[in-house]
Parts: sequence; structure tokens; C-alpha cells
Amino acid sequence: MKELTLTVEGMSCQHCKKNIEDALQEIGVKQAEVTLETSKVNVTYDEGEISQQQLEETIEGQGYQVV
Ligand SMILES: [Cu+2]
Repeated sequence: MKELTLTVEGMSCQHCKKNIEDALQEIGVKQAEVTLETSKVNVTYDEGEISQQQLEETIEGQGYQVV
């Protein structure tokens, strides 16, 4: 299990937070937590199943920018 924190631009409200957390859970991450105040997304996932690129593409697919 790997834990990673990404910085993401464009998240401004609870709707953004839920969008991203739901989208990440949909691809099978164990845990996803958005902190709006710091623009961070903390993700815990199985490296054998999901790549960092997939995480970034999922977030960007929701309309946000991974820095
Ligand atoms: Cu929002």
C-alpha cells in the first residue's frame, strides 16, 4: 500500500472535494482525502493495481490540474 500527497489546482468547494474523492474511489483507491485549505489530495492505494499516472489522469479528468 502506498500513500501519496498530490497538489491540485482548481479545488474550491465541497463539491470539488466530493468529485475528486468519489472519482478516485471509483478506480479503486483505498482512501482519498481532499484538503481544500492546502490544495492537497492524500491518496492511499495499491501500487500493484493503480499507477500514479492513473491517479493524476483521474483527477484531471474531473477538470482539475495536478501540479
Ligand atoms: Cu467546487
